[in-house]
Order: sequence, then C-alpha cells, then structure tokens
Amino acid sequence: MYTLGEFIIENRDRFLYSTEELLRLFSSIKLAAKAINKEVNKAGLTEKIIGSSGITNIQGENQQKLDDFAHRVFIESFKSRNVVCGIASEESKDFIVIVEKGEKENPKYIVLIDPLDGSSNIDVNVSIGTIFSVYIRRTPIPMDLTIEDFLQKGNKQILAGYIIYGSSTILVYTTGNGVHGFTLDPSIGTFYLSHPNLRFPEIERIYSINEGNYAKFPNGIKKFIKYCQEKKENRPYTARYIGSLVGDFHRNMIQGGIYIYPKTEHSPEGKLRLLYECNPMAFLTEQAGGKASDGKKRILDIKPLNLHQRTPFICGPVRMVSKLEEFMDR
Ligand code: AHM
Ligand code: MG
Repeated sequence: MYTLGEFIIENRDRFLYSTEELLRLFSSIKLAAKAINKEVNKAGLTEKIIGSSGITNIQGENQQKLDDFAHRVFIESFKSRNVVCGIASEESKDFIVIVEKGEKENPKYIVLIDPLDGSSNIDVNVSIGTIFSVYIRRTPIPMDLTIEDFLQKGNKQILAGYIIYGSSTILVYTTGNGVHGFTLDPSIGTFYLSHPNLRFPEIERIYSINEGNYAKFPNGIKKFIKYCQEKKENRPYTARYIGSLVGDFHRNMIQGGIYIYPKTEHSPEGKLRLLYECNPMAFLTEQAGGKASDGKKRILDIKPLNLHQRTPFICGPVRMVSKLEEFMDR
C-alpha cells in the first residue's frame, strides 16, 4: 500500500516541476491537515474550539474558531517548509507574503486556500473540508510579489486538491495527471493511497443544489431542476445536498452527480469564491473526466479580477453539466 510520499516519488516523471518541492508542499499540507483533523475530532469536547470567534471575516461572515485555527495552522506549516512565497486565504483580506525579499532562497510557489470550508457544519458534526490550489509565481525572483501572482487563471494551476474531514479523513489531489485520494490512518498519522484514478462514473445519479433558494434562481436553473425531477429515461435523479462543497463534490465524484451553486437574486455573482473554492474543484473535476462551468463558460478560463471574487459554479459529469448549459441558453 503506497503512502502519499511513495506515490509521488513513484510518479515523479509525471510532474513537470521539482519532485523534491512537491514533496515539501505536501509535507506542509499533510502536517496542517493532521493538526486540523485532531481539532475537528475533538470539536464537541471543548467550548474553546466549537462555535463562533465573534470576529467577522472579509466576506462579512461570522468566523468560526476552527476557521481561524485552520488558517493559522496552514500559514505556519507553509512557512516552516520554505517552499511557498505567498498565500491568499478565504480568512484574510489581502495576500500574505511568506518569504520576504532576500530572506532565504526565494521559493516560487503561490498557494490559494480555503482553510476550512463548510464552516456552518462544524457545530453539527457534519463533513467539512480544506481546499487548496497552487501556482507558480509570475513576478521574477527576487522582485516583490504582486496581486497578479495570485490573480492567475485556473488553467495555470499546477496542483489542486482538498482534504475532507468526514467519517474518515481523505486527501484528494491532482497535478494534471488524474485524481488520486489518500486516506489518513489516524493511529500512525500516515496517508495511504485508497482511491487511485478517481473518475466520475458513467451513471448519472444525483443533483446537489440548495433548493430552498428555488424562487431566487435564474429560469434556466429552475428548468434544469424540473428536468432532474422528471420521470423519463434514467430520471428522476436523487437529490443530495450537505451544504459543504468538499463533501458534496466528493460524493458526486464517486457516485455520479452534478453540483450547482448558481447566482441568485441576493447573490448576483453566486456565492462561491473563484480562486480558492471553484478553480481547484474545477481542475479536479476536469481531471476526473467531468466538466466545470459558470453556466456558460469554462471556470478554468475565467480571468480573476480580485482575490475574493465569486462566481456561479456547476461541476459534474460532462453530459449533466452540458445539459444544464443548454437550459441556460434557452
Ligand atoms: P463557507 O466558505 O462560508 O463555508 O461557504 C461555502 C459553503 C460551501 O461549502 C457550500 O457548498 C455552500 O457554502 C453552501 O451554501 P448554502 O448554505 O447557501 O447552500
Ligand atoms: Mg469556503
């Protein structure tokens, strides 16, 4: 049974950049994931962990204590491995420079991260996740990082993935050579290959959308929902919605389903963030043989204009997503 480290070394020819640097990136990610996993598992035990920190984050949302903890753990973990020069996080208004000019030998990787997504599920013991995305900086070393280093199109990602803290803790990633999942054995703190070459199955089974917002959806989305519920061919599909992007995505990739977070009357740009939620999920989707769209265009081709930009987000098996796009065109 391969560990994550062994798997990366075994597949070193498939990664365009330095394997040693990729191992260091994963060393940071694994370390932070294990620390967060430990806190998530004891969240019900301590008042210090569960609930709100009383701080409102950049999105105007109540920041949970665990969100803040996860953010700090990732920053510290990336700092300690000297492989990342800058991070943008859902929990921080501006990007964070990890290695100042001239400090150490200057690393070239940029990380965009949602340290703990689905935070409304923390207090109720439902799956939550970390989503990460990695790019190569654009400004040459040793110049200062600029916002343009972070505002790259999703099609420039060199690594993306998520960690799901669920009934078990699983790390799923792609470097552009398929999607692979590794399950944490908590007794020894090691991630083992458990889901090699994840692909959306041929079968179309599930639709995932917060249907409570139905009245606020665009007409194309309303029609697609009715299509999903029609008794015809292999339909109706079953409805499944956790309200935790990582959990909904993970299930849909394994069982065959479409995830939809459209724009609504109240969120005309959609709710999810392009850079650290949608782009990494879109990269994984395509690598798993699926399609990711904003309803009209490919997510990975959108030019980001700001760090916390939102977008409508649809991902899943190609045929399901293309069908939804047809309804959006009508
Ligand atoms: P968060 O970043 O504040 O946790 O919000 C993102 C989450 C996603 O995980 C999930 O898919 C979506 O918000 C659910 O939103 P809603 O409760 O509006 O359905
Ligand atoms: Mg989030």
